[in-house]
Amino acid sequence: MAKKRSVPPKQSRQRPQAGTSTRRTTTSSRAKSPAAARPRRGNGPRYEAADITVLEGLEAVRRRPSMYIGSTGSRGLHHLVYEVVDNAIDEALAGACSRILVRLRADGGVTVADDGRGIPVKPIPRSKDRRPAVEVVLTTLHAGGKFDGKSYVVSGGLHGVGVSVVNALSERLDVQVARDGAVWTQSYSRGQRLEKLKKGQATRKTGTIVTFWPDREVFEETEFKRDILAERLRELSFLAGGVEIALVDERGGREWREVYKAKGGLADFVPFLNQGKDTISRVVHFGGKKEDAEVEVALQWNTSFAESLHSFANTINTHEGGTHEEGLRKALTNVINRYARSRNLLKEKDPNLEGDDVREGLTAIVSVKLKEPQFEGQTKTKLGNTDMRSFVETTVNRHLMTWLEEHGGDGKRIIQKGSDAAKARLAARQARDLARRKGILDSTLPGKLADCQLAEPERTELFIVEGDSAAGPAIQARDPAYQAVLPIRGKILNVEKARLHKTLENKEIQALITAVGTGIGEEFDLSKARYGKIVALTDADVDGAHIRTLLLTFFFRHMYELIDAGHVYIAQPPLYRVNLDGKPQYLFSDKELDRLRTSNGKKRSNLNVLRFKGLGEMNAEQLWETAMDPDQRTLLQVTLEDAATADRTFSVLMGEDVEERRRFIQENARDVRLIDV
Ligand code: 0RA
Repeated sequence: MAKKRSVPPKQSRQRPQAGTSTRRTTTSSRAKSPAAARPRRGNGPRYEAADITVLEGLEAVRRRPSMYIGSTGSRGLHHLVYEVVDNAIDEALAGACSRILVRLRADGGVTVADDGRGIPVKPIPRSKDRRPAVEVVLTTLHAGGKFDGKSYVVSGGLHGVGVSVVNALSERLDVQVARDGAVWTQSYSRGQRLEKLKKGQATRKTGTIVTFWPDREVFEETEFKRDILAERLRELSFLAGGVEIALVDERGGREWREVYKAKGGLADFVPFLNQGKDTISRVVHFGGKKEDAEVEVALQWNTSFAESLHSFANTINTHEGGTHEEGLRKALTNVINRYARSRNLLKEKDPNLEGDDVREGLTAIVSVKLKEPQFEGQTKTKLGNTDMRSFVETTVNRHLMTWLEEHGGDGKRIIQKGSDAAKARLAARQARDLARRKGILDSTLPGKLADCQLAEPERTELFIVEGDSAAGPAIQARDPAYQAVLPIRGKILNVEKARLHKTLENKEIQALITAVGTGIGEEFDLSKARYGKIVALTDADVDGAHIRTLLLTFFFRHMYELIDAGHVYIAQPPLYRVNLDGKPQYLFSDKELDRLRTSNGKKRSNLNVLRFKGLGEMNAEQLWETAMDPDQRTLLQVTLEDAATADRTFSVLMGEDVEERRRFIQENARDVRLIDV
């Protein structure tokens, strides 16, 4: 991260002349620049010391936006909204804010309004320059003004680069603050103020309204996706229980609005995640406090075989886990075993239940709030603060034991579930040994795999296709140097409904595992992946979508890291080929066909439309052009933007509740949390 540069006091500098570098960021490069070495005085507009800090700080953000917001794609774009919302959430966590509104405006901008204390407007005490604090906050990197160690700050965490970054990356940003008896306003463009802070109408209210228009020069796309925002805002409403968060979409004619509010906090989150599953216990919900940290935990078991454990620190999803998660796991195993023994539900001769047994079918959330969170790991989503381990552990030990003692029926079902899991685990171990003996998990490649010649995973791709009819053209079409094709027959097993040994007995799954090469579950090893890209290439119809979802569920449950590391993709085969004035063109949806048919308000009649009923109907050249040629195809990378909700998506899609599943599929026809690459 670039640091704020301090500028020698009283030294004022001139706007650099044309031809000299405006991108000085370090003292050393300044020394090398002749223009800077000989500062001229007297001509042209002068920059105050503070302005130069601003220019250098925010200029760095504009020059390398990805360093601050991760990317300039869709993810980075949405990050801007989170950044502002996180500040409002901080107000809520400080007990100063009860309502947040996010409004997607028809003009492409977004407004985030909150009823917090308002960004301070007075000059910062003892500061050298007397600019209003709000201006400093909006123009200085990391100047949240709240890093006093007194409060839990989300905006200092993972997202926490500060609203100044949003300002730097916006064509325009308007801020309106209600505070100190008045409404104050100011506007910016690309991080530079357009005017001084203006004092307006008197008011007794407090709050902040930030409206910004993301810079089209910076972002590859500037259209906010309502669903992506909805997911995070809903999650936040659970994590900051009691805060009302409204999302309003004014684009596209009719106004759309959803309000998220979870009075019960995490106690509402767990049932939300368990939708579509059959639960076997009530929700266990408790919390703990110590001097400078808080923890909140919610647990509920269901009949599924999946563990779904999510952890957060200061509302940031700690995908990589960390000390809080370790504390929770340790206490869970410990308490459940102690309880089972005390009730004689585990006999003396029985071995202890293992952690995996205890967590089978468990949906759990642990959320901690702490003063100075340490984020570690590859994606900086692993909590490192060591005191959180014992803090969470002792809290869970105490409360879960009490709860079990008071809820004997639930306790019995939970122990039964764990014992069943232990039995299944032993059976699975036998199955795995069996599989290994049969060579499923070693290097014997499946017979129907048409492998590629190269063995460099950085370059190789595996296309998983549906059945032999699609395999034919795909094998013909591919570049055998680096593209492999694996046909799988019909619908593969729904792993959501099956235990490991059943999964392993399935021929299609076996082929998949050996072809990919990583192994599964505990034995998963990313370094053994035989291909860099695993591509699901299924038909563009409902059946194809179903098979694709089954494949993704398999990867999600058994090769999670493969998705997490960005190796899983979806190819998009076309639905139609049209001949438009003699030129062939591929279309990927009915919508595209409709659009083409009625372009310019007129109906086209000279279209010669061919509908592909499946990949099997395409010839090799067509398939190569549309789905396999790296220069022409569009691959969608499967991401786990939000593991908690992704998990729910999979459960709803693949779980027991048929009605819920049908509804979900209808509403989310094509899109299962995918982003373009
Ligand atoms: C600096 C200090 C304080 C609050 C904020 C900034 C603040 C920033 C944003 C951004 C969007 N909404 C916001 N609300 C508040 C603390 C204020 C105090 O101590 O009174």
